[in-house]
Amino acid sequence: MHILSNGGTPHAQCGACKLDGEAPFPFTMAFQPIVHASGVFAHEALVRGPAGESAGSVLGQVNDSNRYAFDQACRVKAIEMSARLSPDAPQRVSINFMPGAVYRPETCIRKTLETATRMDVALSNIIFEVTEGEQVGNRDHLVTIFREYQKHGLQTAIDDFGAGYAGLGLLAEFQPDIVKLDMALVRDLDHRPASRAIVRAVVSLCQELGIRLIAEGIESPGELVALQDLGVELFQGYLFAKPRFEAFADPALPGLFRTRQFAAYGANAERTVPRTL
Ligand SMILES: [Ca+2]
Repeated sequence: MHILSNGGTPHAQCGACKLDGEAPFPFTMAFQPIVHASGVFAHEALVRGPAGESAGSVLGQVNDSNRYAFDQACRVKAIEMSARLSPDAPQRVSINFMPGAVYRPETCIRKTLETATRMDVALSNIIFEVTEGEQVGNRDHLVTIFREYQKHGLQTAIDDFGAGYAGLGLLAEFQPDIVKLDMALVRDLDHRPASRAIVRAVVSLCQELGIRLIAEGIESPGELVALQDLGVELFQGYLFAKPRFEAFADPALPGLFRTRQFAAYGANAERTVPRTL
């Protein structure tokens, strides 16, 4: 989706922030957990149709005239739903946002702040993630948005890191709180020495810059073992839990993380990853 097709800063639409978070069409959220060895780190809010239709079917309805309202409604819904799903034990919620739907960061954030206050959600428990590819052509605009969000104590994340060519340039200019490693680098990591070399470098880079690294799209125990061996501590993927419609998924955890002791690479890698997991 080319959400910056409008150039990123179309002031003509400013004033849309007077909208009260009303969705331009019906949609809801599924949630997928991001986990560490001892529990859940956060839940990513993923758009779905009202009857569980795919994210694609929802995003396909977004156009230039409703992009702002949709982006605002996503934030409101993600914060409201996650607060209601865990009233007694606040959980971090990660929200995908569209930089092209943000005109003036300082005003476009108001509805988010107001919703967080109303739902009694700490701003530090809200993560805003954006795909690195979505800022191509307007990096300054994204950096301005991110800086504004950090000023309020919101967490910032670059999604799908490594999928495009813009990620390193963006990192040089702005260091978010979190980087999410693209799933293409995770896939079959235990069988791909070149991917491991790249992930190792990203782990080191993030450590030096004080950035948390999340690996996404993990589907096999071998991928998890390889990631743990490279020093990755936060994970997301079908191996732990699929997105759950309008609910927080309960991730499968303990047995999987014990695979670490079997980690080995090279010619015998396949034999050392337990088949039973
Ligand atoms: Ca995402």
